[in-house]
Amino acid sequence: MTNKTLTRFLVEQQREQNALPGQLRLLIEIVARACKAISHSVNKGALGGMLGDLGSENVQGEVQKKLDVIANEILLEANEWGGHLAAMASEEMEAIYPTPNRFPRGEYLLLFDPIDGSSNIDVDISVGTIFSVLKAPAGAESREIDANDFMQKGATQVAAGYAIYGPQTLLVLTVGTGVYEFALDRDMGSWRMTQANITIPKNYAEFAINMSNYRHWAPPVRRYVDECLAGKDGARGKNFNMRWTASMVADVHRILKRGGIFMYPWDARKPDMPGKLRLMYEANPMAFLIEQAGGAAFDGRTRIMDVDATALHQRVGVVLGDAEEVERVVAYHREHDAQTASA
Ligand code: P6P
Repeated sequence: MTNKTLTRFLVEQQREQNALPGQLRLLIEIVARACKAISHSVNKGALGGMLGDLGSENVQGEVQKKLDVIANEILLEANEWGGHLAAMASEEMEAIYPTPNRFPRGEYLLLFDPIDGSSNIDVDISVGTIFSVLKAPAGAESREIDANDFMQKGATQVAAGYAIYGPQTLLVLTVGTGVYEFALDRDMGSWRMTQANITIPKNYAEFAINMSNYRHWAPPVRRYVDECLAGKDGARGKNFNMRWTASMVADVHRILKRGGIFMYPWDARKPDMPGKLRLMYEANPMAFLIEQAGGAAFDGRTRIMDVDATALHQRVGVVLGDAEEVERVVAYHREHDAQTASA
Protein backbone atom coordinates (compact mmCIF):
# COMPACT_ATOMS: atom_id res chain seq x y z
CA MET A 1 0.00 0.00 0.00
CA THR A 2 1.59 3.27 -1.01
CA ASN A 3 1.23 6.44 1.04
CA LYS A 4 2.18 4.62 4.23
CA THR A 5 4.79 6.46 6.28
CA LEU A 6 8.40 5.35 6.50
CA THR A 7 7.90 4.64 10.20
CA ARG A 8 5.00 2.28 9.50
CA PHE A 9 6.97 0.58 6.72
CA LEU A 10 9.93 0.00 9.04
CA VAL A 11 7.73 -1.32 11.86
CA GLU A 12 6.07 -3.73 9.42
CA GLN A 13 9.46 -4.85 8.05
CA GLN A 14 10.59 -5.48 11.61
CA ARG A 15 7.43 -7.42 12.47
CA GLU A 16 6.64 -9.26 9.25
CA GLN A 17 9.98 -9.72 7.54
CA ASN A 18 12.10 -9.94 10.65
CA ALA A 19 14.44 -7.90 8.49
CA LEU A 20 15.02 -5.08 10.84
CA PRO A 21 16.62 -5.24 14.28
CA GLY A 22 15.71 -2.28 16.48
CA GLN A 23 19.04 -0.48 16.14
CA LEU A 24 18.89 -0.74 12.35
CA ARG A 25 15.37 0.60 12.28
CA LEU A 26 16.49 3.54 14.43
CA LEU A 27 19.49 4.09 12.14
CA ILE A 28 17.30 4.32 9.03
CA GLU A 29 14.81 6.64 10.74
CA ILE A 30 17.66 8.93 11.79
CA VAL A 31 19.34 8.94 8.36
CA ALA A 32 15.96 9.68 6.75
CA ARG A 33 15.45 12.57 9.18
CA ALA A 34 18.94 13.88 8.35
CA CYS A 35 18.09 13.75 4.64
CA LYS A 36 15.04 15.94 5.37
CA ALA A 37 17.39 18.51 6.91
CA ILE A 38 19.79 18.24 3.96
CA SER A 39 16.87 18.71 1.55
CA HIS A 40 15.90 21.86 3.44
CA SER A 41 19.44 23.24 3.04
CA VAL A 42 19.69 22.22 -0.63
CA ASN A 43 16.37 23.91 -1.36
CA LYS A 44 17.47 27.18 0.26
CA GLY A 45 20.08 27.54 -2.50
CA ALA A 46 21.40 31.03 -3.17
CA LEU A 47 18.80 32.63 -0.92
CA GLY A 48 20.23 30.70 2.00
CA GLY A 49 23.85 31.26 1.07
CA MET A 50 24.17 27.54 0.31
CA LEU A 51 25.87 27.73 -3.06
CA GLY A 52 29.50 27.98 -4.04
CA ASP A 53 32.82 26.45 -3.12
CA LEU A 54 34.56 26.44 0.22
CA GLY A 55 37.97 26.98 -1.35
CA SER A 56 39.11 23.64 0.08
CA GLU A 57 39.55 20.15 -1.34
CA ASN A 58 38.27 16.89 0.12
CA VAL A 59 40.26 13.69 0.53
CA GLN A 60 39.44 12.90 -3.10
CA GLY A 61 41.23 16.06 -4.24
CA GLU A 62 37.86 17.45 -5.35
CA VAL A 63 36.68 21.02 -4.72
CA GLN A 64 34.43 21.05 -1.66
CA LYS A 65 31.09 22.79 -2.04
CA LYS A 66 29.53 24.46 1.00
CA LEU A 67 26.72 21.91 0.89
CA ASP A 68 29.19 18.99 0.90
CA VAL A 69 30.38 20.08 4.34
CA ILE A 70 26.94 21.15 5.62
CA ALA A 71 25.41 17.80 4.64
CA ASN A 72 28.34 15.92 6.16
CA GLU A 73 27.90 17.78 9.46
CA ILE A 74 24.13 17.11 9.44
CA LEU A 75 24.71 13.36 9.07
CA LEU A 76 27.42 13.24 11.76
CA GLU A 77 25.41 15.25 14.29
CA ALA A 78 22.19 13.34 13.60
CA ASN A 79 23.80 9.92 14.08
CA GLU A 80 26.58 10.20 16.66
CA TRP A 81 24.37 10.21 19.84
CA GLY A 82 21.83 7.49 18.93
CA GLY A 83 23.67 4.44 20.29
CA HIS A 84 23.19 2.53 17.02
CA LEU A 85 26.60 3.17 15.47
CA ALA A 86 30.16 2.05 16.16
CA ALA A 87 31.51 4.51 13.59
CA MET A 88 30.82 6.46 10.42
CA ALA A 89 32.80 7.07 7.21
CA SER A 90 32.22 9.76 4.61
CA GLU A 91 33.50 10.77 1.20
CA GLU A 92 34.22 14.14 2.82
CA MET A 93 36.45 12.78 5.60
CA GLU A 94 39.81 11.03 5.15
CA ALA A 95 39.54 9.04 8.38
CA ILE A 96 36.63 7.18 9.94
CA TYR A 97 34.53 8.88 12.64
CA PRO A 98 34.22 6.58 15.68
CA THR A 99 31.21 7.25 17.92
CA PRO A 100 32.49 9.70 20.56
CA ASN A 101 33.10 8.11 23.95
CA ARG A 102 30.44 10.36 25.54
CA PHE A 103 27.78 8.46 23.61
CA PRO A 104 26.83 4.74 23.69
CA ARG A 105 28.31 2.68 20.86
CA GLY A 106 26.11 0.53 18.60
CA GLU A 107 26.63 -2.43 16.31
CA TYR A 108 26.44 -0.73 12.90
CA LEU A 109 28.79 1.13 10.59
CA LEU A 110 27.34 3.91 8.43
CA LEU A 111 29.06 5.10 5.25
CA PHE A 112 27.85 7.96 3.11
CA ASP A 113 28.46 10.38 0.30
CA PRO A 114 26.66 13.35 1.83
CA ILE A 115 26.11 15.23 -1.42
CA ASP A 116 26.73 13.18 -4.55
CA GLY A 117 26.97 15.16 -7.75
CA SER A 118 27.82 18.36 -5.92
CA SER A 119 29.25 19.96 -9.09
CA ASN A 120 25.59 20.22 -10.14
CA ILE A 121 24.46 22.20 -7.09
CA ASP A 122 25.28 25.65 -8.49
CA VAL A 123 23.40 24.91 -11.73
CA ASP A 124 20.30 23.54 -9.97
CA ILE A 125 20.51 19.96 -11.24
CA SER A 126 19.37 17.14 -8.91
CA VAL A 127 21.92 15.94 -6.36
CA GLY A 128 21.63 13.29 -3.68
CA THR A 129 22.87 11.58 -0.54
CA ILE A 130 24.00 7.94 -0.79
CA PHE A 131 24.34 5.70 2.28
CA SER A 132 25.43 2.16 3.07
CA VAL A 133 25.09 0.19 6.31
CA LEU A 134 27.40 -2.58 7.49
CA LYS A 135 27.53 -4.49 10.78
CA ALA A 136 30.57 -3.86 12.93
CA PRO A 137 32.66 -7.06 13.22
CA ALA A 138 31.98 -9.27 16.26
CA GLY A 139 34.00 -8.13 19.25
CA ALA A 140 34.36 -4.60 17.92
CA GLU A 141 32.30 -3.34 20.85
CA SER A 142 35.16 -4.08 23.22
CA ARG A 143 37.97 -2.37 21.32
CA GLU A 144 38.78 0.74 19.30
CA ILE A 145 37.09 0.79 15.90
CA ASP A 146 39.38 1.38 12.92
CA ALA A 147 39.14 1.58 9.13
CA ASN A 148 39.83 -2.15 8.82
CA ASP A 149 36.40 -2.82 10.39
CA PHE A 150 34.87 -1.19 7.31
CA MET A 151 36.78 -3.44 4.88
CA GLN A 152 33.80 -5.65 4.06
CA LYS A 153 32.44 -6.69 0.67
CA GLY A 154 29.28 -4.98 -0.53
CA ALA A 155 27.51 -8.32 -0.22
CA THR A 156 27.61 -7.89 3.58
CA GLN A 157 25.55 -4.66 3.53
CA VAL A 158 22.42 -4.84 5.69
CA ALA A 159 20.81 -1.71 4.24
CA ALA A 160 21.46 0.90 1.56
CA GLY A 161 19.70 3.84 0.02
CA TYR A 162 19.79 7.33 -1.34
CA ALA A 163 17.91 10.56 -1.10
CA ILE A 164 17.52 12.55 -4.32
CA TYR A 165 16.94 16.29 -4.05
CA GLY A 166 15.08 17.04 -7.28
CA PRO A 167 11.63 18.38 -8.19
CA GLN A 168 10.53 16.03 -5.39
CA THR A 169 12.73 14.92 -2.52
CA LEU A 170 12.69 11.12 -2.58
CA LEU A 171 14.20 8.43 -0.38
CA VAL A 172 14.91 5.06 -2.03
CA LEU A 173 15.76 2.26 0.37
CA THR A 174 16.46 -1.45 0.69
CA VAL A 175 16.98 -3.65 3.76
CA GLY A 176 17.32 -6.74 1.58
CA THR A 177 13.59 -7.29 1.02
CA GLY A 178 13.14 -5.26 -2.18
CA VAL A 179 13.42 -1.57 -3.08
CA TYR A 180 10.99 1.02 -1.73
CA GLU A 181 10.53 4.69 -2.64
CA PHE A 182 9.26 7.41 -0.29
CA ALA A 183 8.46 11.03 -1.09
CA LEU A 184 8.98 13.83 1.42
CA ASP A 185 5.57 15.22 2.39
CA ARG A 186 6.67 18.73 3.29
CA ASP A 187 3.26 19.63 4.76
CA MET A 188 3.46 16.79 7.28
CA GLY A 189 7.26 16.61 7.43
CA SER A 190 7.05 12.83 6.89
CA TRP A 191 8.28 10.34 4.28
CA ARG A 192 5.34 8.64 2.51
CA MET A 193 5.70 5.53 0.37
CA THR A 194 5.19 6.19 -3.33
CA GLN A 195 6.35 2.87 -4.79
CA ALA A 196 6.87 -0.60 -3.33
CA ASN A 197 9.07 -3.42 -4.70
CA ILE A 198 10.59 -1.36 -7.53
CA THR A 199 11.87 -3.55 -10.37
CA ILE A 200 13.93 -2.18 -13.26
CA PRO A 201 11.85 -2.13 -16.50
CA LYS A 202 13.53 -4.37 -19.08
CA ASN A 203 14.72 -3.58 -22.61
CA TYR A 204 14.61 0.20 -22.25
CA ALA A 205 17.13 1.31 -24.89
CA GLU A 206 18.93 4.05 -22.99
CA PHE A 207 22.57 4.23 -21.88
CA ALA A 208 24.22 6.65 -19.49
CA ILE A 209 27.92 7.36 -19.84
CA ASN A 210 30.14 10.45 -20.13
CA MET A 211 30.78 10.31 -23.90
CA SER A 212 33.61 12.85 -23.66
CA ASN A 213 35.79 10.03 -22.33
CA TYR A 214 35.21 7.85 -25.44
CA ARG A 215 38.84 7.89 -26.61
CA HIS A 216 40.03 6.74 -23.16
CA TRP A 217 37.76 3.69 -22.80
CA ALA A 218 38.84 0.07 -23.08
CA PRO A 219 37.75 -1.73 -26.29
CA PRO A 220 34.81 -3.67 -24.74
CA VAL A 221 33.17 -0.41 -23.58
CA ARG A 222 33.72 1.25 -26.97
CA ARG A 223 32.26 -1.85 -28.65
CA TYR A 224 29.09 -1.69 -26.52
CA VAL A 225 28.61 2.05 -27.04
CA ASP A 226 29.41 1.84 -30.78
CA GLU A 227 26.64 -0.75 -31.16
CA CYS A 228 24.21 1.51 -29.29
CA LEU A 229 25.18 4.44 -31.55
CA ALA A 230 24.82 2.28 -34.71
CA GLY A 231 21.12 2.01 -33.87
CA LYS A 232 18.62 -0.09 -35.79
CA ASP A 233 20.95 -0.62 -38.76
CA GLY A 234 23.65 -2.01 -36.45
CA ALA A 235 24.21 -5.19 -34.44
CA ARG A 236 21.54 -4.28 -31.87
CA GLY A 237 18.83 -3.70 -34.48
CA LYS A 238 17.30 -0.82 -32.52
CA ASN A 239 17.95 2.81 -31.73
CA PHE A 240 19.24 3.90 -28.34
CA ASN A 241 18.86 7.12 -26.39
CA MET A 242 21.58 8.56 -24.17
CA ARG A 243 21.46 10.46 -20.89
CA TRP A 244 24.26 11.73 -18.65
CA THR A 245 23.38 13.85 -15.58
CA ALA A 246 26.82 13.74 -13.93
CA SER A 247 24.92 12.97 -10.74
CA MET A 248 25.04 9.25 -10.04
CA VAL A 249 21.97 9.40 -7.82
CA ALA A 250 19.90 11.01 -10.60
CA ASP A 251 21.15 8.58 -13.26
CA VAL A 252 20.63 5.52 -11.08
CA HIS A 253 17.17 6.69 -10.02
CA ARG A 254 16.17 7.10 -13.68
CA ILE A 255 17.37 3.55 -14.38
CA LEU A 256 15.46 2.12 -11.42
CA LYS A 257 12.30 3.83 -12.63
CA ARG A 258 12.47 3.38 -16.41
CA GLY A 259 15.40 1.05 -17.19
CA GLY A 260 18.66 1.28 -19.11
CA ILE A 261 22.33 1.02 -18.17
CA PHE A 262 24.77 3.30 -16.31
CA MET A 263 28.50 3.10 -16.88
CA TYR A 264 31.50 4.81 -15.36
CA PRO A 265 34.16 2.33 -16.49
CA TRP A 266 37.92 2.28 -16.13
CA ASP A 267 39.56 4.66 -18.55
CA ALA A 268 43.12 5.44 -19.64
CA ARG A 269 43.21 8.95 -18.14
CA LYS A 270 44.31 7.44 -14.82
CA PRO A 271 45.23 3.87 -15.83
CA ASP A 272 46.27 2.89 -12.30
CA MET A 273 42.82 3.70 -10.96
CA PRO A 274 40.07 1.09 -11.57
CA GLY A 275 37.50 3.85 -12.05
CA LYS A 276 36.28 7.22 -10.76
CA LEU A 277 33.45 6.16 -8.45
CA ARG A 278 34.03 5.05 -4.88
CA LEU A 279 33.31 1.47 -3.92
CA MET A 280 32.27 1.76 -0.29
CA TYR A 281 29.75 4.62 -0.36
CA GLU A 282 28.73 4.95 -4.01
CA ALA A 283 29.07 1.69 -5.97
CA ASN A 284 28.23 -0.80 -3.20
CA PRO A 285 25.00 0.85 -2.00
CA MET A 286 23.83 1.46 -5.57
CA ALA A 287 24.72 -2.15 -6.49
CA PHE A 288 22.65 -3.44 -3.55
CA LEU A 289 19.63 -1.38 -4.68
CA ILE A 290 20.03 -2.36 -8.35
CA GLU A 291 20.30 -6.09 -7.57
CA GLN A 292 17.32 -5.89 -5.21
CA ALA A 293 15.40 -4.34 -8.14
CA GLY A 294 16.29 -7.27 -10.43
CA GLY A 295 19.26 -5.63 -12.13
CA ALA A 296 23.00 -6.33 -12.16
CA ALA A 297 26.07 -4.36 -11.06
CA PHE A 298 29.60 -5.24 -12.21
CA ASP A 299 32.93 -3.45 -12.46
CA GLY A 300 33.13 -4.76 -16.03
CA ARG A 301 34.26 -8.24 -14.99
CA THR A 302 33.42 -8.84 -11.33
CA ARG A 303 30.14 -8.40 -9.44
CA ILE A 304 30.60 -5.11 -7.56
CA MET A 305 29.32 -6.56 -4.28
CA ASP A 306 32.03 -9.26 -4.50
CA VAL A 307 34.89 -6.77 -4.94
CA ASP A 308 37.34 -6.95 -2.04
CA ALA A 309 37.38 -3.78 0.06
CA THR A 310 40.98 -2.80 0.79
CA ALA A 311 40.75 0.97 1.37
CA LEU A 312 38.02 3.29 2.63
CA HIS A 313 38.11 5.55 -0.45
CA GLN A 314 39.02 2.93 -3.04
CA ARG A 315 37.57 3.43 -6.50
CA VAL A 316 35.94 0.94 -8.84
CA GLY A 317 34.61 0.73 -12.40
CA VAL A 318 30.81 0.70 -12.53
CA VAL A 319 28.45 -0.94 -15.04
CA LEU A 320 24.97 -1.30 -13.58
CA GLY A 321 21.28 -1.43 -14.49
CA ASP A 322 19.26 -3.73 -16.77
CA ALA A 323 20.72 -7.19 -16.14
CA GLU A 324 20.76 -8.21 -19.81
CA GLU A 325 22.62 -5.05 -20.86
CA VAL A 326 25.14 -5.41 -18.03
CA GLU A 327 25.67 -9.07 -18.93
CA ARG A 328 26.38 -8.01 -22.52
CA VAL A 329 29.07 -5.54 -21.40
CA VAL A 330 30.61 -8.18 -19.11
CA ALA A 331 30.60 -10.72 -21.98
CA TYR A 332 32.42 -8.18 -24.19
CA HIS A 333 35.07 -7.77 -21.47
CA ARG A 334 35.52 -11.53 -21.21
CA GLU A 335 35.75 -11.95 -25.00
CA HIS A 336 38.33 -9.16 -25.11
CA ASP A 337 40.35 -10.73 -22.31
CA ALA A 338 40.28 -14.13 -24.03
CA GLN A 339 41.46 -12.59 -27.33
CA THR A 340 44.20 -10.66 -25.53
CA ALA A 341 45.33 -13.75 -23.65
CA SER A 342 45.56 -15.83 -26.85
CA ALA A 343 47.26 -13.08 -28.86
P1 P6P B 1 32.00 13.22 -14.62
C1 P6P B 1 29.76 13.17 -9.23
O1 P6P B 1 30.97 13.90 -9.07
C2 P6P B 1 30.15 11.73 -9.50
O2 P6P B 1 30.87 11.22 -8.41
C3 P6P B 1 28.91 10.90 -9.78
O3 P6P B 1 27.80 11.34 -9.08
C4 P6P B 1 28.73 11.06 -11.29
O4 P6P B 1 28.12 9.93 -11.88
C5 P6P B 1 30.16 11.23 -11.79
O5 P6P B 1 30.95 11.68 -10.68
C6 P6P B 1 30.24 12.27 -12.89
O6 P6P B 1 31.59 12.29 -13.35
O7 P6P B 1 33.43 12.80 -14.92
O8 P6P B 1 31.03 12.89 -15.72
O9 P6P B 1 31.84 14.64 -14.14
